[in-house]
Amino acid sequence: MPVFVNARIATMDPANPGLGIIEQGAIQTDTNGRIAWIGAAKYLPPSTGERHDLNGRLVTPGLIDCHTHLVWGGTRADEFEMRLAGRSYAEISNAGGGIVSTVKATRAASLDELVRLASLRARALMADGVTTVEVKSGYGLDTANETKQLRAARALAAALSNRIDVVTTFLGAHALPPEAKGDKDRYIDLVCKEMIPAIGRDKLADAVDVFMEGIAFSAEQTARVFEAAKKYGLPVKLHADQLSNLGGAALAARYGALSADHLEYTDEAGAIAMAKAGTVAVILPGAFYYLRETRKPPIELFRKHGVAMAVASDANPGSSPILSLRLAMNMACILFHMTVEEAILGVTRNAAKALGRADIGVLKVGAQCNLAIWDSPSPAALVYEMGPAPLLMRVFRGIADKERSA
Ligand code: DI6
Ligand code: FE
Repeated sequence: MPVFVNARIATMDPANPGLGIIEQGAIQTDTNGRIAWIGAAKYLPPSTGERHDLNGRLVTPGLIDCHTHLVWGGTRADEFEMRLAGRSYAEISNAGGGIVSTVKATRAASLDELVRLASLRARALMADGVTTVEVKSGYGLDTANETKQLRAARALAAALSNRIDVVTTFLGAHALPPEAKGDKDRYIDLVCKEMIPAIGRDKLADAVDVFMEGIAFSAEQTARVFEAAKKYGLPVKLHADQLSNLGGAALAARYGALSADHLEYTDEAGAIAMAKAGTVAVILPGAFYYLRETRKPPIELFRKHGVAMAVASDANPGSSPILSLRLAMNMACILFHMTVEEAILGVTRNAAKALGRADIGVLKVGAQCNLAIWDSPSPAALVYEMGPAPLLMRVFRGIADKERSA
C-alpha cells in the first residue's frame, strides 16, 4: 500500500495547536484505504509499499465542501442582470423568480441529465482538492422531484468513478412550489407526512435541512420538519439567520442540529446556544458576496464562545454560483476576517463535524486516507492565491487520482 514521505503534514489533530503540523512526516495507508500509520518519517516502520517522496510539500486532509446545492437544472444568469439593475434577491423571489425558477428547470430535467450536470460541477470542486461533498435537494419541491434530486446526488459518486464521497441532505422545505398557492402550512404537511417518510424509507438522505427565513419557512414550520426528521433518525441542519434574525441559530441548537448555516444575523444568545449544543457554524461567504449583503456573521462571537466554524461554497444557481471551495475560504478571510487557520480547519475538521463524520477531515490512524497534496509548503498560499488550485495530487481512500510532473 502506498506510503507518502517527506511531507509537511497538516493533520488538523485537535490535540495539537493550529493545523497540527508534522514536519518531515510520513503517512502509510492500509488495504482499506485508511491511514495505518502517521508521524515523523524517521519513526516510520519498515514498509514495502509504493513510495511517494513529496519533497517537503504540504499535505492536508482532502477538503470537505459541507454545504452545496449541486444538483440543479437551468441557469439564473438573467437574475444576475436583474440584480445588477437594482432589484433585490427577495423581490425577484417574490415575483416568481429565484428558487422557484430553478425548480421549474429541475423538474423538467431527467435524472441522468441532473447527474451529468452535477458531475461537471463536482469535478470543478475536486480540482480544488475536495474529496467529500454534501449535496442538498430543494429544487424539486414535490415527492417525485425531491426524490429524483436525491437519487441524482446518490448516483453522483458512481458517475465520478467513485473518487469522491457524497453526503446527501433533504431540503424539501426550501421554498414554496407554485402549486401550493401560498399555503405554507399545507406544504409543510406534505414535507412531513409524505416526503420525509419516502426519503427515510429509501435512505435517500443523510440529514434534513430547512430554509428558515421570512421569504421561506417560520420557526414553527421548521420545528415540525425537525420533529418528522427525528422520527426517521435523521440528523438536522438549518439555513438560519441569513437575511434576518428569526432565532434560527437557537432553534437549530435546541434540536441538536449538526450545523446552522449562513448566520449573518445571529445574535449572542444564538451563538451561546450553538456552543452548548455543539452545533457547527457553517460560514457561506459566497452568498453574502453575490447578494451584496452588508451584515456579516458574528465571527467574533463564535470565537468567544468556542463555536466550531466551517466554510463551504453553498454552490447553487442563485445566490452562490461558485464552484471553488478555495474561493469560499478566501472570501471568508477577506470579507469576514477569518484567519487562514480557521479557513483551513473550516474545510477539514469542522466541515466533517458539520456532516457528523468522525472518519474524515483529520489525518490520524484509522481515518480515511483522503489527502490533498499541494504544490506549496505554505497553508496561507492555498487561501491567498486564486486561480487554478496548486494541487499536485488528490488521494481518495489511499489511491492517488492525479499526478502531474512537479
Ligand atoms: N439560501 C441560499 O443561499 C440558497 N438557498 C438558501 O436557502 C439559495 C438558493 C437559490 O437561490 O437557488
Ligand atoms: Fe444553501
